[in-house]
Amino acid sequence: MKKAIITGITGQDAAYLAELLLDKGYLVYGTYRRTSSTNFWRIEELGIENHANLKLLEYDLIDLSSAYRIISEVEPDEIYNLAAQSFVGVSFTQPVATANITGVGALNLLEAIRAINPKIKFYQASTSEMFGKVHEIPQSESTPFYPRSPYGSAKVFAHWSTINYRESYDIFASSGILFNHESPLRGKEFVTRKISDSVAKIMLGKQDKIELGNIDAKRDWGYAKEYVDGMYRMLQADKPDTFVLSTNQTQTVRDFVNLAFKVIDVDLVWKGKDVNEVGIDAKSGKTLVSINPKFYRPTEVDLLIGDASKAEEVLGWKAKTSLDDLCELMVKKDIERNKNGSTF
Ligand code: NDP
Ligand code: GDR
Repeated sequence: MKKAIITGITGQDAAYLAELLLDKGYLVYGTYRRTSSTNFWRIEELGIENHANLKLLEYDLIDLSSAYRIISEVEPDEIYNLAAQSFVGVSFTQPVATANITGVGALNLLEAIRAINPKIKFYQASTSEMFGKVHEIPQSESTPFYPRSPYGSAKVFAHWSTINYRESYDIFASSGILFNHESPLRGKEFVTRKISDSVAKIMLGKQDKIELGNIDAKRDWGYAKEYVDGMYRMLQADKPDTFVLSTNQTQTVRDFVNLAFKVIDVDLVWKGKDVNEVGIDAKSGKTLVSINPKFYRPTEVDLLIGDASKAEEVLGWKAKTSLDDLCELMVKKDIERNKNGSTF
């Protein structure tokens, strides 16, 4: 039986990846960090929290000694490093913590693999945020990096550390440069889930409107459940490498808002400019969306669109779900949750 460690089991991607690896017959060790109230709602929602082959391990990415401990104890075949301080906005207010967790955290694992067993395969969760200020459209594995946040810089460090350990020590260490991927399991601080949850609450009369920041930012959004399959495929490939996973389409935050309101049969009309712009219900004339500059970032990533043709060629991976379908899935799930009084 193959054994895998997935870091960050309380997060979106790790929950879906755990489900996938359990289906494939793996013994999965999901790591979580100690907090006063650890929350396993995602694996509970997937119904895998009591799976006989899912073990939970306490682990903090910044603790090198813990990396040695878990790797020695578990003796895994594969490690998927999905844990991170992953919210770009927070990385501006907690830059050093982000550098330690998101950047050095990956190096801790690589160093422990090198020392304990260089045969362990390693996956690093890299990101389109590394491209930042974009000079090439679309962005591929060969596009230069220009990170625009402490999060993006930390991920560049982790990405290059992964390649460095691959080349220096012959470790099967692969890096997936994943563009935004969303799902009903997305955290509510991220814009798509903030919108789907707010639209559900507005429909049910629990909220008046949504306040957003930069609604002109363009993102290449896919479905998280499909992206974790790409991670798995990277570690089954003939050799370690770097791969972009994306849908090869881009849409604005405003487009996503329009799609989400369409799911509840509301058409929005946009009026005003910049911070004074509002989204109004075409029928009732009620303001449902407004801009709050507190959600602006000191520097923004304006346009992301990925070229995932290498992943298709080498791994046979391709994104399938359209943004319309994904948005509908998210809004409908949030309507159901809000009706049931769920706070997740
Ligand atoms: P989430 O934010 O949902 O999950 C992050 C996980 O990391 C959580 O389990 C969190 O634990 C854990 N974590 C945070 N700090 C630490 C720490 N110090 N020690 C141990 N664990 C920690 O992220 P996603 O599932 O969305 O993303 C997975 C990975 O992929 C991340 O590395 C992210 O940066 C990267 N990525 C994500 C993309 C996306 O669009 N989703 C795109 C590209 C890359 P807790 O619950 O306790 O906070
Ligand atoms: P991102 O995701 O920064 O791309 O990082 P997020 O959903 O936070 O922002 C996307 C875009 O929406 C704009 N925006 C807002 N964002 C949030 N969170 N809240 C708002 O109210 C709001 N209004 C507008 C943002 O400015 C941005 O342009 C995600 C994370 O999952 C990272 O970990 C991952 O690496 C990248 O995707 C790829």
